[in-house]
Amino acid sequence: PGTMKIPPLGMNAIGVEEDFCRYFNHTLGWEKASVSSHHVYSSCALVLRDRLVERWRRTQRAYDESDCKQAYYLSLEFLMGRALGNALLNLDLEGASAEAMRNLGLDLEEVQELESDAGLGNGGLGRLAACFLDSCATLQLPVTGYGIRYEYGMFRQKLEHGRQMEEPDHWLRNGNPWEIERPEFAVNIQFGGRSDFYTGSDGGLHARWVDTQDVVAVPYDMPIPGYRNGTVNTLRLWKATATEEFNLDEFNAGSYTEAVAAKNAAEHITMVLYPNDASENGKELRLRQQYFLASASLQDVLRQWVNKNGNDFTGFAEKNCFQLNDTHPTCAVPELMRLLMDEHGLGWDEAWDITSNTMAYTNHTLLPEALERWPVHMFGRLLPRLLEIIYEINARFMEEVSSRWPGDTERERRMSIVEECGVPQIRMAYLAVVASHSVNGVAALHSKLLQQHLFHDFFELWPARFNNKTNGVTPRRWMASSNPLLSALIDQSIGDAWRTDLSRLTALREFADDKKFRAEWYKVKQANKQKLAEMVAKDCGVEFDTSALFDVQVKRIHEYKRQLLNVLHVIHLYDRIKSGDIADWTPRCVLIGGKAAPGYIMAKRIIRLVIAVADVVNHDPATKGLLRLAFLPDYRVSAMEVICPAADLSEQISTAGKEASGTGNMKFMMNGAITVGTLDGANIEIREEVGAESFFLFGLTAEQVEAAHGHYDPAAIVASDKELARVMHLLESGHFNLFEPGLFDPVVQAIMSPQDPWLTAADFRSYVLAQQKVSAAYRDRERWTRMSILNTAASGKFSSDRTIQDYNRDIWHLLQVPAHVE
Ligand code: DL6
Repeated sequence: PGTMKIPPLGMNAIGVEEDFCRYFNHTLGWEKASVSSHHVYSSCALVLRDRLVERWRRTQRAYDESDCKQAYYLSLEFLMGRALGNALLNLDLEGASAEAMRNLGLDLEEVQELESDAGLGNGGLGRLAACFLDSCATLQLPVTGYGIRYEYGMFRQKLEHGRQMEEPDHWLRNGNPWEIERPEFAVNIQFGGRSDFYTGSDGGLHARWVDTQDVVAVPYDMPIPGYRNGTVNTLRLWKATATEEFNLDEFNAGSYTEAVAAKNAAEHITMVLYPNDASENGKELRLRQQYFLASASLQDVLRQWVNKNGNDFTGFAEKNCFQLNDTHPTCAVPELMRLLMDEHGLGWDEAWDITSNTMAYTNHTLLPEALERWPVHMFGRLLPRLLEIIYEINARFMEEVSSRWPGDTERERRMSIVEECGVPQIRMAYLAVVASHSVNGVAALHSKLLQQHLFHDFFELWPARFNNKTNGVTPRRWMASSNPLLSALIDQSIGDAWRTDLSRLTALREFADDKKFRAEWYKVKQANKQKLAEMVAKDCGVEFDTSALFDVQVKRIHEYKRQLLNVLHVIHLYDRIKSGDIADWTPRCVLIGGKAAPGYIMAKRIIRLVIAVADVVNHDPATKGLLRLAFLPDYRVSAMEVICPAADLSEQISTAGKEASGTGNMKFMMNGAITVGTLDGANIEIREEVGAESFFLFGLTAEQVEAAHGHYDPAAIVASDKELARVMHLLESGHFNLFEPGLFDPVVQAIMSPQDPWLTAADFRSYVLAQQKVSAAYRDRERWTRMSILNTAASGKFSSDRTIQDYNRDIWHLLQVPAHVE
């Protein structure tokens, strides 16, 4: 059949209103629109989805016809947040849709609040993937995201008696209007079984993977719109279902219930996101998820290749590139080898050439506890054919090492993909490095430390393989959409081109000295603070006064991020108030938010501490008008959209050398917050861009942290610092836990331990001094506002558009392909 001629959909209020009514009345069968109904939201989403689908088809056709090189971003996490506001912005339909809703007696902002966050990620790594997709579409690069359609995303955090409780996040309960199921592209995924070796018609020895238990991977596509450019890329998320054969076998054997149970077992694979961001999971189900994603995505790409080129894989590596988002999708390495050799008949060398020329690996952490290792016995039971291939990769790699360093068996042991001491394990990071043509860290310091420590041996062997790609965030979601007031002010002063070229913000510098502009800038910040204050009042029951400094730390709760240091500072401020030391006081409202991994006892204890300290501080009449502390429950993408436009001070206080990059730091900077931070991750680059005068620096450097190892004496530090001693005394004496004696003993012990890897006590004094400078600076609003403008003006580097251009220039080499216009 020929291509159908379809008239374009209306891009004005009338078109939106008509389509909305059709969906609401005819498709969903409702009559009276009340703003609290999710059907209103669904209808609105469907109206926008139609308009995205138009552009989606044209984009995919343009990619197809140009036969361009494509890149695939493989990630176990895509922390997308809400899609409606993003679609409105990128389609330039905000005004028309608001008008259409008004005509129907509805409020578009309230409708947007009905959408659940797509919380398919833990934090930075998953949100980075989401920002990257936005930038690829905006830059019109042919990049597809491949991930998992978890039935349950990141848990919802509730607080009960000051403790974190986890509740399942059934984000799909009311359906997902953005996705399109594509059962026609379902693929089979094998687990278990064994390898069967046979002599092929070519006389060579071949393998096939047999006696397996299979599940089916069904793709669901989500549209990823570029910013007002007609491009819509794809995020393809896989859901696991049972195979029909599997059910039938059981059914024929008379075990109907077992057949249904088997279906459930298959669906378990994509049931829930693992909620640990910085420790390996070690669970078989997690390995199943990883292989499931890798195999389904590769089969999908190979199917498209074979459709066009048959079984001839010459040129495959020139047309395809896989970016591995951390080691989680590294099963893609042996799986691509298996598919090419066992399913498509290629020899080892040819398959290896293709694999190593298409795979690129991004590392996101140096923390040893986050580095993935899989026990060989588990790997072999679940993926026996892949284990054979990994052994072969390792054997050939070990030969390369021994020919470069003959007789250096110690080095061979260090570099082996298979760790042999104790229970043998597969080191996934090493497998990723060996098989990739590019290995990158996510900020300059992090990439340097990777080369000097974790991957030092590999760096010596292949120096050209290593590079840095400093992270970035999308200015569309993190400024244009979440901070409309500031965006409008910037548009008025320097035009609107900054939305797709963030370096243009440098033009704001000259406005920093303009008193009238500063007044307007300050007014915007105050309005945003009012909105946040309302959220804090509602969700925390704490009153924030917008004339106070808004001091914010929101991120996952982890000892290395040092929320504890922040709390010690609050206790110190409280202690000063109680001692009457309040001359020249700068009132502060401190907001802390973030989720702790459910099994991370110390992180949960730190949340308990924040809440306990908040209780005492906020209820003490002496602190009125001077100090407030609140813990915001259920920190998530949509909460950050309210928080980051409102922050005055951005807390980026990790122990130096531990935070790979950070991306919250960039969102805050763009929105004019000033950073108090250590020389860690991308903080270093933020400070370089904005200048030392507009950044509050404190703490040990990464080298000093390294050197402190074995020589750390927190007891001596406390003994020599009266104010810290008073803080520790308040903690130890039970001042914050009168009815639960001993509650914070583990916290005190952690701070006082000479083995404390996070060196909290070591950085206390310089943190307090930096915070005193913050307070003094905030008392001079003109000076503060100037610094705030300069931070936004210098934030251009931290657009994910720049990051993606770097990936593309150095690794992917894709051409820009504009969507067809009809
Ligand atoms: O690269 C994105 C993001 C960085 O900004 C954070 O600094 C880093 O911690 C995070 N890494 C992870 C992986 N595991 N850990 N930890 O989430 O990646």
